[in-house]
Amino acid sequence: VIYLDNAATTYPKPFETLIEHDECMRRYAGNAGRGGHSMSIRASEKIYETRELLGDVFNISSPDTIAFTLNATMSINMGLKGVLSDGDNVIITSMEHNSVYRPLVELAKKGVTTTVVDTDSLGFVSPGDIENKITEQTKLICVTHASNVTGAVNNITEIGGLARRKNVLFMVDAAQSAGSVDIDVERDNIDILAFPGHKGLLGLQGTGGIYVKEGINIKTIIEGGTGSQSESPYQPLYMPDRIESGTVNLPGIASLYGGLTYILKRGVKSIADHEKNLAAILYEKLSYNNKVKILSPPPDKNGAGIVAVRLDNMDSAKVAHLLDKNYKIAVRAGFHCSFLAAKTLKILDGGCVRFSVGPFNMINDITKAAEAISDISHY
Ligand code: ALA
Repeated sequence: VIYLDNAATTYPKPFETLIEHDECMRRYAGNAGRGGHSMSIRASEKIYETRELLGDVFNISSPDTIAFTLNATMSINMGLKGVLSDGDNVIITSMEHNSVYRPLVELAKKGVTTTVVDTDSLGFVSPGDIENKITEQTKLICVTHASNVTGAVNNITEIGGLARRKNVLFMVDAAQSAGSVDIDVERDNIDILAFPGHKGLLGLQGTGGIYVKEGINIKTIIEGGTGSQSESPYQPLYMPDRIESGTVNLPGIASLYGGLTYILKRGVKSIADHEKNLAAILYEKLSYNNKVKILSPPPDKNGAGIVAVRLDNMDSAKVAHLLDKNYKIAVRAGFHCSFLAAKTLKILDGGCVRFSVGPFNMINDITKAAEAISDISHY
């Protein structure tokens, strides 16, 4: 299979990911923080070391400000519901994923208002447009870093800077960028960072995390056992225990440790350059075909290794099916779990076909994908 669905989850994973998972399951898969024996202690150490590596990737100096979750969706829910209350306003973009928009539809029932700032037709938001929408009630700006549909990468450094000037919290949905686009929580003034472990960070599915800047008093959406202050009925106030209840996915976190060691060795910039380069080649090859409409930004503006297209003659689901069946090429079609993005891109009538490259794709994969689309466009 030629795997070009890395925006859904990266595949394959590097050797480091597999070996760390295997080592954990064979040797020390006890329950971290829940016992004094050597396996439990080793499990706790691995979890802490993984927080440290995440800190290295995102320039987070205090590893305890990072809590593990199951995925980016869970992290986003924790961030939004953790800081927004009745009467608060949140500003988002018109390219947000349902993992941002659906929780906000729920929060509307509790008196939270949402302002949606329109992006341009490629998915880029203008920081000035966000600034113009800030009101006295605005508590939070929440933006997707890289669109999971078009690959447009927003300027979070500028948006973070304006959030700081206006004294508004800044949350970043890094589902599509963590590990493959540079993120620095200090430079970008990020207060809350939600990220998956199984995409660009190369861990297994069922891993994710949330960074909450020191000093932000986040409300909990889940309470329970933390392995700490167990004699008390109250949830601990300190991170990560405050928002990390219940047994964590230790084997998954160990795999994430492996993925992070790979990323730190190869370098986020080198991975970003590789993915951008492949996406640029695919963009160029597809742009010669007048039956193909490309929705993604051109190579000089595209940062997330995604090329989304529509074909004149065929529904996106059919194109994806033919790619799979006749060419063994894996892509994702449809609406990519983003009602807002589909509306913004005006593709609610059938969605689009998304090619998304990863660290291990080669030029040959791109050539084959372009040839297959050329065939299919003439069916
Ligand atoms: N959000 C993921 C995607 O874009 C699953 O495919």
